Amino acid sequence: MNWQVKLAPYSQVVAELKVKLRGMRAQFEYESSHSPIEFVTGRVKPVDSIIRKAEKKKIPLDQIDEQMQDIAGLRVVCQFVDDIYTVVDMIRSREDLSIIEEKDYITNKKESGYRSYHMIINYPVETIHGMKKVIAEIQIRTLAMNFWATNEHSLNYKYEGAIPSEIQTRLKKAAEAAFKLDEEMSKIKNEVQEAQRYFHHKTT
Ligand code: 0O2
Repeated sequence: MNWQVKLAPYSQVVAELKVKLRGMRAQFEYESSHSPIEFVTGRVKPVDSIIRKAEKKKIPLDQIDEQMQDIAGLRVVCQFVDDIYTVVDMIRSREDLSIIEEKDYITNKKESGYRSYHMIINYPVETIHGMKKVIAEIQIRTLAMNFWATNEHSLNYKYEGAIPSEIQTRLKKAAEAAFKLDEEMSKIKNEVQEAQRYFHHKTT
C-alpha cells in the first residue's frame, strides 16, 4: 500500500479541522469572553500504529477507511468540565460535518480510569479526485484528564499494553485525584474566570 497516498486525505482533514477549531478559540478571545477551548492538537495516526490496531481488531487493511475511526484525530483541551459540553454542543451544531457517534467516557469512565468525550464525525474533504468523506475522531477533555491520559499512554507504550498491576492501581487513584481536581476547580470557576478576564484586560 502507498501509505502517503492513502493518508493524504486524512492529513488534509486534520489540518482543516485544526484551523477551524483554533478559529473558534480565537473568536472567543476577540469577543473577550471565556473560551471553552484551551488548546487544540491533531495528528494522523502513524502507519505502525494503524497496522498494529488493524491486527489487534482484525480489520482488513482495505477496510480501515470504514472501520478505523481515529486515523484522523483531533484533541480539544478545556479548562473546566462544563466547557467540554459547550464544545460538544458547538460541534453538534456545525454544518460542515456530521456526527456518526458520541462516546461519553466522562460519565462512563473506562476500566483504566480514562476520561474523555469522543465524537466520531464524517467530514467531507475536497481531494484532487473529488469530494471524499473521511471519518475522524475528536477527543474533548480537560487539562487534568489530558495530563492523566498522556502519562497513562506513555506507560502503556513502555509496558506494551501490560502495565504492572501496582502501577495500574496507582493510575486509577491518580484518575480519581484528577477528577476531584476538576470538581474542585468547577466550584471556583467563576472566580478563576473573573481573575483571567481582569488579567486579559490589563495585558491588552
Ligand atoms: P493512540 O495511540 O492514541 O492512537 P479501544 O479498542 O477501546 O482502544 P476504539 O474502539 O478505537 O478503542 O475507540 P475509543 O475507545 O474511542 O479509543 C480511541 C482512542 O481513545 C485511543 O486510541 C486513545 O487515543 C484514546 N483512549 C481510549 N482509551 C484510552 C485509555 O484507557 N487510556 C488512554 N491514555 N487513551 C485512551 P488508540 O488507538 O488506543 O491509541
